[in-house]
Amino acid sequence: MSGGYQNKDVAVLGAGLSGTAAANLLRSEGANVTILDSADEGKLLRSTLDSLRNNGSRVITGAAADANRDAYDLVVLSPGIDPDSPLARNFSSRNIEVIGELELGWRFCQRPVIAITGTNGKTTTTELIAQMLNACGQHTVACGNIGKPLTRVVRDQSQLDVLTVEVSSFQLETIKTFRPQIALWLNFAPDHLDRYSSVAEYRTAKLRIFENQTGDDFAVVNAADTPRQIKAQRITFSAYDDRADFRLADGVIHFHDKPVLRLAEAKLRGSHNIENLMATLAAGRSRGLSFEEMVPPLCQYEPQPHRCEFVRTLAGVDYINDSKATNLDAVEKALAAQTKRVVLIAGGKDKGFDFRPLAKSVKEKVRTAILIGEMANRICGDWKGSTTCEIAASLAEAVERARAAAQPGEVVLFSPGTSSFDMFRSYADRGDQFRQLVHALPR
Ligand code: UMA
Repeated sequence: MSGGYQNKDVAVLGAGLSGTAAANLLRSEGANVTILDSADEGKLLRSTLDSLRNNGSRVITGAAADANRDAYDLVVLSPGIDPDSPLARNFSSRNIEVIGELELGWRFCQRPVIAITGTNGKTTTTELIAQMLNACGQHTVACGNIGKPLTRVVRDQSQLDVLTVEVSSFQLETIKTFRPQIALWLNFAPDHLDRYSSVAEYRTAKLRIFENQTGDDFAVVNAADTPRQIKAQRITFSAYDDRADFRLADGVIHFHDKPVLRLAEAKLRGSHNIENLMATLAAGRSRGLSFEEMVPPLCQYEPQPHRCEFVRTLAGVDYINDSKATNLDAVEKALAAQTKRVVLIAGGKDKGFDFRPLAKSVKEKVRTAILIGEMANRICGDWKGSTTCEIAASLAEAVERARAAAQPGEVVLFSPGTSSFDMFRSYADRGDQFRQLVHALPR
C-alpha cells in the first residue's frame, strides 16, 4: 500500500514522537518533508530538531508554522493537534488532504493489525496481547498510543507476524482506510472534554475503529456497551453479564461453558483487569490460538507502574500509585478495587470534568480527599457532603497531609482522575514523583 511518496511535498504537523516518526518514514520514501510545529523553537527538543534537519526535513516553528502558506500534496497530523487548531486549519481550509499519523502508518502496513481502544485499560491490554502473542510464537510489537508510533514500527516489519496497536480517539479522528483485522472496544466513559465539545463527539471518534472492518474481521466488544454498526464478527466479554461469550463464574473466566483461566493464578487484580484478560483471550482466539497456549503467559504478566501500583506500607498504611488514572472512570475502578478505607489524593488539569458522578463511590470508600492542581476547588465543591476535602498546594504537601490523615489499616490512593499537565510533564512523571515522595517519608 506504500509507495507514491517520491518527490511529494508533505507537511508533517507536530515535532513530537508521531511527527518525527512520520517525517523519517516519509524521508526514507523520498518525500520532501516540512515539519511544522506551533511551539517556539526554544521549547522543542534540540536533539529532535537536529536529527530531523540532518535527515533532510525542513523545520518551521512558532508563529511562522501557523502562517505557512506553501503548497503541499499531503498533510500528516500528530494526534495531539486538534484538527480545529490554527495550525491544522491552515491546510484543511485550503483543501489539502489531511491524514493522521496512524493512517499514514497503516498505508505502509504489510501485516494484520490488532487495534485496541477504550477509555481505560488500553495500555495494559496492548501489553498483555503483545506479551501473550510473542510467548505463543506469533511475533508482534506493542505500538501506537502506547508511546511507539506506528510509522516507526512499519519501517521494518520483516520479523513480525502481526502488529498490536493501541489507538486513541485522537488518532482515530483522522483515519481513512485504517482497517484492523481485530478491533477491541474495552469500555467507554467520558474523557478528553477539553478537546471534544461533547461526550457523543468523543464516542463518535472512537467508534471509527470499526468503520472499515468487514465480515472477515473480528470485533471484540464489552457486553455492557456493544456499539451497533459493527460489520465484523462480534465476540463479547463482561465480568458482570452472564450472556457474554467470555464471562466470569466462581473466580474463573469462562468461554461459554468452558473454564479457561483461574483468576487466583493471574497477577492482575480488579474487575477492570479481568475484562482486559477476557478481551486479550478473545483477540488470541481470533488469531487461532488455543486457551492452553494463551493462559500461562497471561498469568505471568506483572501489573505495570502507575496503574494501582503498590509503593510501600508505612505505619500500617498502604500507599498506591494510580497516576495513570486520567479520567473519572479510572478512579471509580481504582476505588472499587480497594478493600480498605481510603485517603484519596486527586486533582490536576481542568479537562472539563464534573466530579459529581464519583460522589457515591467517594462517600462509600473515602475518609478524606486531598486535592491538588487546577481542579482542586472544583472537586471540593463536587464532593461536598460525601467526604472531608482538603486542598494541598503541591504533591509533596498532599503526601504529607495524607500521611497525617491515614490510620493503620487504611490506604493512601493517588488516583488523580484527570491529566497531569498543569503541574507535571506526564502521568509517568507525576507517578514517579509520588513514588519518590512516599519512599522519602520517614519511618
Ligand atoms: N503542537 C502544535 N500545535 C498544537 C498542538 C501541539 O504544533 O496545536 C505540537 C507540540 O508543540 C508538540 C507536538 O505537537 O511538539 C506534539 O504532538 P503530540 O501531542 O501528538 O505528541 P506526540 O509526542 O506525537 O505523542 C502522540 C500521543 N500524544 C497525544 O495524543 C497527546 C502519545 O499519546 C502517543 O504515545 C504518541 O503520539 C505515539 O503514538 C500520549 C497521550 O497522552 C501518551 N495520549 C492520549 C491518552 O492516552 O489519553 C490520547
